[in-house]
Amino acid sequence: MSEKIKLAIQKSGRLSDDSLKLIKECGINVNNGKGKLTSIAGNFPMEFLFLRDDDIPGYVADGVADLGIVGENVVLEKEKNVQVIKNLGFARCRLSLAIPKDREYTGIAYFDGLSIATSYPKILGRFLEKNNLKADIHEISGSVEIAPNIGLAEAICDLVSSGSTLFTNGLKEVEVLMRSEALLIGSPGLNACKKEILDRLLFRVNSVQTGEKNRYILLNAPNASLDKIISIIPGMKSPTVLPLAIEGWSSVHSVIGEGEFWEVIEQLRAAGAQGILVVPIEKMVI
Ligand code: PRT
Ligand code: ZN
Repeated sequence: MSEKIKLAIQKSGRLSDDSLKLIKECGINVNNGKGKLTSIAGNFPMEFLFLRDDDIPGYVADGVADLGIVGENVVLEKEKNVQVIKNLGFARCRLSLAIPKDREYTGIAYFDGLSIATSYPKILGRFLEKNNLKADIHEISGSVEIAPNIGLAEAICDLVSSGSTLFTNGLKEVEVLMRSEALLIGSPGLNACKKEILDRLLFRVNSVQTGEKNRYILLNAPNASLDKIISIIPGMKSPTVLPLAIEGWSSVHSVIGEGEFWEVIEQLRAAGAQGILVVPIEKMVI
């Protein structure tokens, strides 16, 4: 099978490091040396295209790339014919409307008749239309936050993550239009061979993501408390229980969700568990 699947990832920017990290965690070697626009994985039927994020939906829709990793915000703005295959959970942010912080915000009608600077004219246009508002959209490609200060617009619609850029520019966030994260997108017409490669990739991505969401837990427990402890950490099938060298004690091994970690530890201690170890899981195949 000589066919390769072409994956477009951002050349340099906020998506690049996490995209490459995911690929590497999937055991795929990627050589993204400086200035490279394409490269071929040594150990998986995959070719990489390193592009500006704005171009990724178009390349994927046209089939120049088969797959792409790009923010949901860009996918919605570009309105290209691509399929969303998977949410990847990184590069989280929101697209929000913001106004000078000394203005009183009176609700969404505040924006009626204003001029708003943004790099997302289509998403903003749809939002205004849905809310029956008319506003003057100024499309600019960068440094949107300075628009109100230089008199270019009265409000902005831009991406926010920590909120510190808005704060340092004397603005406040008043409406969230959408929340975004990185997505794996695909061409609508992948052939059977490429679909098979995609399935292999997805199996690996799922194993990495499941591993990240879980922790391996080891603890010692008096045999009298085993039933109670096993009911707290049921594990994938059931926990592993091994006798300790000391009479009357066992070692219990299991898997717990990262989100329930502290609560579970408290319950385990209350049930008599000792010497609790929690370790990260690199990959997990269910
Ligand atoms: O060169 P290229 O076109 O490829 O990259 P780019 O400059 O257009 O995009 P880049 O690398 O800045 O962002 C890529 C993607 O990362 C975006 O499309 C989003 O999906 C996602 N992302 C996540 C963000 C942010 N967080 C983010 N905070 N993209 C941009 N920002 C900017 C925002 O525009 C604002 O200027 O960061 C500033 C706000 O950050 P805070 O933390 O101060 O709120
Ligand atoms: Zn861009």
